[in-house]
Amino acid sequence: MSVYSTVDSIRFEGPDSTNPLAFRWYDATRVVMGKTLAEHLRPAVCYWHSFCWRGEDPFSLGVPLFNRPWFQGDPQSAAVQKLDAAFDFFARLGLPYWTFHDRDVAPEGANLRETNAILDSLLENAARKMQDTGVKLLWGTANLFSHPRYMSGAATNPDPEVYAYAAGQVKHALEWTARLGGENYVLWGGREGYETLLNTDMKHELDAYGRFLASVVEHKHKIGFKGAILIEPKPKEPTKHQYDYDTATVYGFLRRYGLDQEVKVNIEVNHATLSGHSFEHEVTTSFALGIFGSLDANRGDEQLGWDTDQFPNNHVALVPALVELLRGGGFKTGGMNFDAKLRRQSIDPEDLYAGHIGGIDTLARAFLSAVDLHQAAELDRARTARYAGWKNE
Ligand code: XUL
Ligand code: CO
Repeated sequence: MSVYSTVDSIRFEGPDSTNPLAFRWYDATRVVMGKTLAEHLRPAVCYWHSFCWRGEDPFSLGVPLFNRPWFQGDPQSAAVQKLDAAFDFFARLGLPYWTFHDRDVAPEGANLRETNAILDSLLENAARKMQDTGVKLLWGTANLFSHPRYMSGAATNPDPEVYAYAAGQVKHALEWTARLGGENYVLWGGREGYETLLNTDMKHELDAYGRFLASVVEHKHKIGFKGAILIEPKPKEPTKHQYDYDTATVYGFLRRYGLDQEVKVNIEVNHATLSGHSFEHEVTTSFALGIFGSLDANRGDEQLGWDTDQFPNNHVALVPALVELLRGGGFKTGGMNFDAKLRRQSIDPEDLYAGHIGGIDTLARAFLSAVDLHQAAELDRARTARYAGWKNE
């Protein structure tokens, strides 16, 4: 029993349903182009926005807004309660995957050893729950941006002690991702960037970041992790400038450090828009350069220039990117992670179902439209004809 137990399993009822807690477009078992919708979309619920964010914004001065039992009490038992609630939610919603940062699941201890031990006990518990519910791990990651030690970056921090700490943290998160059968490991460099060039040695920072990433790849092979290593591009926020600005920038970085065969990208809709591109631009670029990995599904707000992480609600806007996904052969290790959060005024626990249902219905509807376009093949015929001259001698 948890705050999410008030709802039964969410079912598909079709487009005519008026039940707000039913899927209208996401029929998980519907087969199109030889696979079910669940197999095509591989949707995931993220742990951080869904169960860790308390509804704060810069104006709430850290005062929590959402009332959840695990926001009170001692951090370790709260983390256990949060895990129980999260898996209760996953099981009732019925999406196949989840994603997490180490710090979402477990609080820090007094030092790295103690911190790792706390994480171990919670993830042992998560492993049992994954077994019981059948929910799988799309990707794991390490939070290298919340703790004060990371205020000037993790891999790009001017202090080598911080670099080493971050490496230790990633090592542990990567090993756990492998153990939980994760299909990818993600690095989002939230603070890998700069605030001002006046005090920044950019070449030093880029080399440090390249070396850090090379170590991640080396360790992946050492432990036999079969999943993909993914960088998540974003141009800014929290730093003024992030080194992983967009897909093309990440590709140049990977080439420079000899990692373009080893690392791919996790493209987020609103990060694409923040970098001045469209989502479909980023997806197409990653396929063209051979580094497409996975997607973070969300949207921004056309009148706001920051990372609002809203649930997708406009299926038409997503069709071009999904046509590209189909052209590119679909997901291999990747999927659609809802890196999306509720609005502050959505304070009821049930709202988390509504957000995800609306989001996955939007994706499913967009995907079905993309399948129609892809199968009609008019676009492909026109495109082939456009380059027909190159087929001649
Ligand atoms: C931040 C963001 C992260 C990554 C994982 O904008 O998207 O949540 O997805 O660290
Ligand atoms: Co993201």
